Amino acid sequence: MSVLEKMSQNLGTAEAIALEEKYGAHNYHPLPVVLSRGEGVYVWDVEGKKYYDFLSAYSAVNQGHCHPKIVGAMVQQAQTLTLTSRAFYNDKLGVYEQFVTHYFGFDKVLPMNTGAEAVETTLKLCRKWAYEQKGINENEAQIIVCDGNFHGRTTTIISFSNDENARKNFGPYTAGFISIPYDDIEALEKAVNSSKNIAGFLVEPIQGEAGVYTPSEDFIKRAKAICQANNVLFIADEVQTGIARTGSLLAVCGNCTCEAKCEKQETYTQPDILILGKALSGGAYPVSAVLANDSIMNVIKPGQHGSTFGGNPVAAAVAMAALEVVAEENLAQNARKLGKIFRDELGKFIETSNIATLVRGKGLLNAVVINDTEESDTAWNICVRLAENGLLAKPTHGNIIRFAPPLVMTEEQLRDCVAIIINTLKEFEK
Ligand code: IF1
Repeated sequence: MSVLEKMSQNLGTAEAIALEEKYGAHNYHPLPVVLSRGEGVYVWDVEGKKYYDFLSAYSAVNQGHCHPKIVGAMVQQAQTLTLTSRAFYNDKLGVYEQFVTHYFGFDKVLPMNTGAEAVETTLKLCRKWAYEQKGINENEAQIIVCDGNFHGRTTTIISFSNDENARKNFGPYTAGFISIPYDDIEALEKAVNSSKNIAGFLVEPIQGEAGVYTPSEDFIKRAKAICQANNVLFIADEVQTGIARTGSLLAVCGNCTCEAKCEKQETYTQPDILILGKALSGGAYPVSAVLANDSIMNVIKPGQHGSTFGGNPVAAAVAMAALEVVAEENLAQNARKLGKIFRDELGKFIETSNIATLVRGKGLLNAVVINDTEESDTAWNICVRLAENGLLAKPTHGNIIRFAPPLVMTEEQLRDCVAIIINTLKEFEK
């Protein structure tokens, strides 16, 4: 059977699941839904059932599934030149680098592919800057991280995770990290002053995987100020919160809704290093990026870091299209408007509910806390029922369900989804 014939097989749900069970590593526990098509806010399973997608591939599909502008750019470039490696120049990378650095307001970008690769790149950049610019003794740099963090799944990244499931039996672990409680300015101040070897502070402006924890209003700004006062790099991991997801272009934009670098500094806390991924490509292709100014980025010299696919022409074309869509379709403003409706409506329901205890989030990155233990399967069962009712979502930790639809959703669609969610939660009222 040819590849194309294989690709056009009409597998049923059970068949598709059985193939993954038999031939695929069991590193996930998906909901029992087999998807075969996506368009905008909708996805369809192999039986033709239509769903609202309320996960957006963990905020990678902010621009909606198969956005014509993004897919168009990808197809056009894929039919022209897909990959040169960085052994040679190509006619798309420089254009993209100029575009993305102006879009976010930094001197330079180091293009990578996955979020974890961009985080790893950032850790290397921060350490090298510490040794060559700050004057920390080699191999003694310390980077501060937060309890409950999620920055990817490489050995170094899980070395500073405190999620036992993500790190157990993957040792020995990488040294050089100090973990402090999230949203704890005093703890950050103490850690920054605990040693002369502090190189950076790596933080998610909202902790997604931990359960969509939004910190105190002034946490990010105060954290940056502490870092600045102590010559420590303030590093924002916006892989999940970036690209308009939280109702601004970046979560570190505070309450600004501009679609490009903010001239008004009062709301925008510019990180020393910005990490992007996921929706940087609209979910069409693996694209990630590390942005920084010359004083930091120029510590990397030829041959000191790289990637076969990093900055390839398809990634460049896709990312430019994906970022244009964010601005052209006012996705940050839409996320801000619809997110408020979502939290207001769920908040009203929760006032008289005994199954849901809390709704929290920013923009269209939200979560509902279910009134059961982390070990219970209530949140999972609610998500299975939501799927039967035509909406896909998935628990993060135990009893917390993340709700993150594509940012192209209309108010009418959002209200339809709120009704599905509330009616489904009511089925589980005790
Ligand atoms: C999985 C979580 C979300 C991220 C932040 C870096 C990365 C991620 C803030 C790494 C990736 C993904 C990974 C995916 C599920 C998803 C996830 F549940 F794992 F934690 F979104 F919350 N920084 N998050 O959220 O980017 O290498 O994956 O491109 O591993 O199951 P990546």
